[in-house]
Amino acid sequence: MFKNREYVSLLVADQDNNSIKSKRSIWRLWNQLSRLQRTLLYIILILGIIISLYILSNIFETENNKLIEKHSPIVEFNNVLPQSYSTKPNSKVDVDNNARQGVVQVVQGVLEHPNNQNVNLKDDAPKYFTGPTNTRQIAVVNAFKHAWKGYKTFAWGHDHLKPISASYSNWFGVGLTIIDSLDTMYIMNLQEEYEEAREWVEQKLTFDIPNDVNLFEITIRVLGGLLSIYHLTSDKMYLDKARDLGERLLPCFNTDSGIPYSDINLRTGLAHAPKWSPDSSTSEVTTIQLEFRDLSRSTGDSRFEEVASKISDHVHELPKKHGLVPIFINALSGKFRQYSTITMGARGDSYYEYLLKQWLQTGKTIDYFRDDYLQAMKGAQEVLMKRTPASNLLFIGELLGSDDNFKPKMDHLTCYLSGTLALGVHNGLPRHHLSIAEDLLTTCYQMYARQPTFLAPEIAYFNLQDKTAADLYVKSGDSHNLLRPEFIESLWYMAEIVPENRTRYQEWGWKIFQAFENFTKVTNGYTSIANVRNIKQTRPLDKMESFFLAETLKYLYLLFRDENQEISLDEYVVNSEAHFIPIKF
Ligand code: DMJ
Repeated sequence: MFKNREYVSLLVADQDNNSIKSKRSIWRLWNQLSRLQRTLLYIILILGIIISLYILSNIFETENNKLIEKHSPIVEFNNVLPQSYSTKPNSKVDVDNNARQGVVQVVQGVLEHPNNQNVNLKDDAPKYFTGPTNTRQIAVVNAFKHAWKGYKTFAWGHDHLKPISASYSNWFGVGLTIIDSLDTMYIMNLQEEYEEAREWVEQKLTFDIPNDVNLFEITIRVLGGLLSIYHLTSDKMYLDKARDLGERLLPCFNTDSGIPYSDINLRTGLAHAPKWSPDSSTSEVTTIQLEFRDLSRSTGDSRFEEVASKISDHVHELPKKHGLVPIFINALSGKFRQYSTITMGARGDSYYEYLLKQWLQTGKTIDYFRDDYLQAMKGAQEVLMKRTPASNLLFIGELLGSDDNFKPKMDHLTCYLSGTLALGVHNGLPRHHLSIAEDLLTTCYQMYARQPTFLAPEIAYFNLQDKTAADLYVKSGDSHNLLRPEFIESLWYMAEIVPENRTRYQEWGWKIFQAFENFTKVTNGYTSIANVRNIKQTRPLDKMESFFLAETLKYLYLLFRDENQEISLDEYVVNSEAHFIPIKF
């Protein structure tokens, strides 16, 4: 032991001697250097120190970023991300503490896809929404939450809530209200509700069910709803579901004419005409193109766009009256039913809407969409639009039978047209369309304002004969209100496109929202009512349609935004169920 210690101490002494020797020799060497050589060495030394400091500061910054990510509001940002995405440290986030729920916007950055694909924010990145920014928007969000609570409690996973009987009804059996509401919740920044809905879609939604569905309705509500939320979030789970649904709908199009059958069994693929008619509805077969085209563009599978475009091409070639179309078409012959009604309301409406929107979706490259739309609007002016003698209200009537008899009847559904006309003007179509849009908007507002409930009936008739008689009247069988969106939809477009009138349109929307609150809000949600003409006998119908959440509340929310929209009419076409389809080609 002792010997070992001695040995160790001798060794240390030897090392010291060596190091003193080497220090002396370095000093000697240094003194032997010329001034120039010494200066060069000084420069190298200083550069070395600078580089080391730079490296150290970078390491520090990275550590600091990790800490910020852990403790700063970016945690909130991560909460609103779709589940399958995570931020990379270089994502930059703006947090505005003024907003009620915290304004969180991605300014720039890269998101990491689970499959290790980097998704560029410019193209496919999720969009983020601030949540409500004023009291009216908050009121609408609260209305949504109330409706959602009722649906969740009594109808979860079923198509519709029956708020009076605290139960549910099924139409297609695909949880329609959940899917139709996804993008509304996302746009309202209702994170908790959105997440539970997303989880249901991922885990419970299946289209492998033996149910008959209506091609048009399931396309605008479900396919459109899934595509919209897919584009807003970039969450591929939604696209997979959309593709599955699209595949199952394809047998509808196996007809000689290419005009699809109206109904199909999701499991067997057996397609057929509606039970009540040999024909399909014209608006139905011409209001699936935005969604099918987008499905092709999103999946790279061209079949969906092909079958949908074939219908447009075919209908384009059919003879029309003043550019206007009869409301029934036969899937086997591919021809319109002779003498069927011409209307811009039920079964005709969205044919015109989708002419314009398809023109926009395809980058204004397919001229016949625009030309057919313009011809139809001209025809409508010539043969469908009239004014009441009393107050000069502009309305759109219908043509009936072989003689094209004019009927001064207008569905509330027709009120979508102001929005469509305004969108056309926004895209360079004739300016005078805007004054038609404004006049029609006033008429639709009067359909609400002249009812004791301040809610519009399903259908109104207009008085053409007598200057002293009321402009419009409602038949008792038409006096129901199903919580429909069309007028609010048009208010939103008009507020966007004619911003100088925004405040007026917001006032109108607010009055109608209050009427919904007063006469359709019940303990477990919102209900359609049978009678808008008597505040004491509204006769609740015990149904909350999915479009109330998908459209009516969404459009109200968008209408009440004070400044620029978070979602631009130049970037999206909005489908017939208020779902957002990007314009990209
Ligand atoms: C919605 O399903 C769609 O807007 C459709 O185009 C017409 N009807 C309802 C809303 O009223």
